[in-house]
Amino acid sequence: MKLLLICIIISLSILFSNGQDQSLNLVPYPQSVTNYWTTVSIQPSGFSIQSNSASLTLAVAIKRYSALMFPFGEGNGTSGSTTLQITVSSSNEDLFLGVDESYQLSTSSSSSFSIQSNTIYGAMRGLETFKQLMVYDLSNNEYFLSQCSISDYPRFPWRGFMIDTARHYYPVDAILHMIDSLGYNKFNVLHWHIVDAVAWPVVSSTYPQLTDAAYAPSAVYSHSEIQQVVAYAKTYGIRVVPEFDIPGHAASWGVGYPDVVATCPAYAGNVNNIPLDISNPATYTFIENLFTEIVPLFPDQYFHTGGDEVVLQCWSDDPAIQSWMTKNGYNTVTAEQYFESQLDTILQKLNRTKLIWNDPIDNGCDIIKSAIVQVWNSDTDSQTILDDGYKILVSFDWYLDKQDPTGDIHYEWQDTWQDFYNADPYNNISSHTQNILGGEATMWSEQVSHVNWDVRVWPRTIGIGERLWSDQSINSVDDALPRIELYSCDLSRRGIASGPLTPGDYCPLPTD
Ligand code: CP6
Repeated sequence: MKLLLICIIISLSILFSNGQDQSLNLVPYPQSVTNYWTTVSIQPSGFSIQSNSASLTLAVAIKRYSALMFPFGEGNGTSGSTTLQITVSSSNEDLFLGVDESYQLSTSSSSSFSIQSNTIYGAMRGLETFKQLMVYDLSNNEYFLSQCSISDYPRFPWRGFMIDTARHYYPVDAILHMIDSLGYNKFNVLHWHIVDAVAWPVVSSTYPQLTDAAYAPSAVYSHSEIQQVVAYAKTYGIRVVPEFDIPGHAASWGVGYPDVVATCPAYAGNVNNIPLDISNPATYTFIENLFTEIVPLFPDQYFHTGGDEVVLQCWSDDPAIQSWMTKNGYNTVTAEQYFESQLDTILQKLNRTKLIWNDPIDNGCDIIKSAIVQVWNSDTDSQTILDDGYKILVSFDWYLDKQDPTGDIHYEWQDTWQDFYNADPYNNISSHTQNILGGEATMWSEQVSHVNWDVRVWPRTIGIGERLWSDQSINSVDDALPRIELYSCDLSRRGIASGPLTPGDYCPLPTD
């Protein structure tokens, strides 16, 4: 009789969820779940996490999740001693694009649970899933662990999030907090748009006057602070990819070093319009010396050099640049291409692979084929870029600074989570999907500082994290909503200001 009931419940839940079992409240939903529909009562004082790994990086993650596991204190559980045993098969901690993040998780036993993975990064993903299986029952003051077995791996290897520390300066602690929230959501790339036209917050010993364009002498990132961010991100399996946005958005370079930027009074009304002076050989020496100093701080293979929104006309308006173009037979586009190829030589010397916004390709530049192209402009034809042989990242649907990406009727920022959730990187793509490495949500910060960052980003980005991790078939807004609401609540219990999505998604905090 009990079995029959269980069968009916399972069939109904499958029927009402587009064939996908989403019966456990997990986000992003794992690739494969067997739900046993039973729970084990867990007593916090008797619970421990053990690991076969000597990794100090994993030890940080284990300590972190141990501290997160029981937000409401000791509880009333009576089951005595329980263990989560983590088994990692490789001791290699290299973190790179495509690193194995898969894991197997089992909570079917009544006292000994397991996570198995090839790398420490898979174990970290499994720890997050395990944490989500630990549910607190407020009325009984008791923790219950859902019993299931899970086999999981990401759909896309590049699940990025862009922060912009130029439009507003984020203190280092705030960046670490942002990394916490991204790591919880299984993001694995922090794209650090670190400088832009309005500000230059990176300390350089080679060119110390660059920070003349910082908001304050203290509103800068030292080398050791950058290294701290990179090391912290690694404890979440997050790679840090810096962006130095050139040749456009470069006015800040000119504050301390006026010779490296172009002069075009007609465009000077908007600071975003000023590009580098690409005609001056000293500009390339400057970039090379600067990157030689900065690149070693960021161990990742990929280095983003921007390339977006270059006001090409500014070069024609600058007499020295115009005469250089005439002499060399360049128009503004071939001049831009010359700049990009000089940049390739510099990156090659520094052993980095270029990441670039789609704009130079839209302009008709012949960009190096090894580059990854990040598509931000919704008018850009991603299929053509794929057909040209590039690998791409999709960003255009995930602009968190836009209130209403698809122009339909919403109230408040929060409702846009549905548009973000529905934006599949495969939409409008017919071939070469294997060259879609994933995507990135972007939080441009013209109207965001670390004070309101959490509430702009969460809970909307939870669904983006699911889109990038879970199977393409996990695509129903209705099915996702209850899971996302519960997870948003879970995030808020972890100190992330992730708010509600609908009336009544009651979320008591331990401090209430
Ligand atoms: N800053 C830089 C920005 C934007 C871009 N580059 C941007 C453009 C349009 C929207 C949002 C952001 N603020 N450097 C374009 C990649 Cl809607």
